[in-house]
Amino acid sequence: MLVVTENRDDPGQTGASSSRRSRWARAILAALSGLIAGFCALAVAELVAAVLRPESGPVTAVGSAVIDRTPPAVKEFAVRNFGTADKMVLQLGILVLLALFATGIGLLALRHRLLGSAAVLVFGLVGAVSAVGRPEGVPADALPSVVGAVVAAGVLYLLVGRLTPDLLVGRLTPAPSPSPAAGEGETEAYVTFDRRGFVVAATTAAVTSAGAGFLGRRLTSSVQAGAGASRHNLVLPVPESAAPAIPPGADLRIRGLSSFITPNKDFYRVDTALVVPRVDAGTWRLKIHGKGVARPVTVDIHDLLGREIIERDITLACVSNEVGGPYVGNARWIGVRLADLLREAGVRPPSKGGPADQIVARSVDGMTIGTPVETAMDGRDAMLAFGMNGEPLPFEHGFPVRMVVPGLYGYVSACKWIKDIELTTFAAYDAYWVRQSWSQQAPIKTESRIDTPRPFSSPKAGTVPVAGVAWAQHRGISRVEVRVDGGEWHTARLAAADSRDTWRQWVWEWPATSGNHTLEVRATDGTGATQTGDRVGTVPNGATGWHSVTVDVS
Ligand SMILES: Nc1nc2c(c(=O)[nH]1)N[C@H]1C(S)=C(S)[C@@H](COP(=O)(O)O)O[C@H]1N2
Ligand SMILES: [Mo]
Repeated sequence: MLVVTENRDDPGQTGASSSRRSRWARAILAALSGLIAGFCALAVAELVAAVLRPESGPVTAVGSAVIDRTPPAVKEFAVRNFGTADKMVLQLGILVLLALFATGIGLLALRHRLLGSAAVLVFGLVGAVSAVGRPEGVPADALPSVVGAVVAAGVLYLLVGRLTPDLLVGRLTPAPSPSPAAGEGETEAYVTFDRRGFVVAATTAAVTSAGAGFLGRRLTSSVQAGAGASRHNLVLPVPESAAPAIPPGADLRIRGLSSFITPNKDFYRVDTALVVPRVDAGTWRLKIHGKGVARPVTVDIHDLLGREIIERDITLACVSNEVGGPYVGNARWIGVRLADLLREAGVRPPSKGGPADQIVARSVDGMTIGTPVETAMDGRDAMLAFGMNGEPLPFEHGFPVRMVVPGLYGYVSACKWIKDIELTTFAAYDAYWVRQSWSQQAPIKTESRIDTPRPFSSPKAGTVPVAGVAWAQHRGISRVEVRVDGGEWHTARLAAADSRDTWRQWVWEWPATSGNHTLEVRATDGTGATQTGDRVGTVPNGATGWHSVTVDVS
């Protein structure tokens, strides 16, 4: 038997400690092999995904599959605690888990080389199934994960091979005569492995993978550059029907109060897209078809820009917004009337005998959003928007075109990156969120929020402006009231109203006395209905209750 030793220069070492050290070294290097193989899998997959489409990469695919299958309560928790960073947290979580598994697989491979590689393939399968199983998944989406896993399985096999003594072709030396210090069964003390071979192979694998990953990223970004250019070059048309000027008094300009128009960079973002879709406006198409569509329509961006353009101020709200929460924002949208296009396609609302009662909007990332046909055609400014606050839609907010319907929560109206509109019925089809236990239909509830003073702040005794926003899109706000410590309701001063589709600012001058106090707010909408104080959660169709803020007046 040939035995290898690299401890020749260290004759003083005992066999036992050398054996232990060698075993540890091999285990650590096996774990490292697993990590390198994992890195290689991701990098190769990234490169393949870049050629196909970025969303089919394994981390994105698994992450998206996790999002799709997350129960609403957990989703709510994630949105609440991580906000817009929830996606980063999820991806980081997946990477950490992958690293742990990769380490384990490396150790497994040391015991059983083939089994280790087989385990890598199993992970590839998970990625592949996740990618194909997405709402917009196609069979080719399996490729990045599969190719990545096959290459990684090979890399692991090779690397761990360098750690296996009986396969060594490295620096062989004849077995020394058993040292007196070595006890029984410790011939292994002298068994070591091809360190140099391992270092070379590991470095090669890691560097090549990094190269592949880098190339993948570059490729993706060059493809996306086209979308960026198309956004940069999109010139917003002058609207035939401009938004009425915002009355000067609509913004009370009180410190701590949300601005009347929410700047795009501050506008909340809620979607399931791990990778923000970057759609090239030049190749974008929207198809309108389905039940009761007499003349299916396909429009491109030029058709849309050439139509009658409207501009409207509309406040968007998310059904996942808790009482007092941040997922509401007000913007000036530019686009076309959805109802115009629907009428051109020959669509009639149910009240006029149309057979379809649901519009299902589909996005390029497979989201489906169901909106009542009746609502979209009842005369309100339901829009296909391409402009937001004077610029083309930001990619995060749906470039090139999204839907906006005043009065409905975003998940039943505001499809971003829209590419398809199908007319169908609520009986025949449940859209994405409805399958996740949210209501099929969800008008926005009358709500109000105290923006200032902040919870647990310490304003000085005296006159303290209590101010915030209230919204009841398409019904408008007619009154806002504030009370302190459960006392009498005081009527707040309303800012000038823009439209009934926007939120409204309010302020109440509070004669604050020192001590702990709890402020509460409630709004009354344009129909005279007052916001209920009953507390319910966001699922299935929006939270209710009064926002309250406790402060310590000094
Ligand atoms: N394609 C797509 N559109 C979508 C969503 C999504 O996940 N994917 N989320 C909806 C939800 S729940 C809301 S509240 C609004 C949010 O729009 P914003 O991110 O521009 O604020 O977009 C809607 N449109
Ligand atoms: Mo939402």
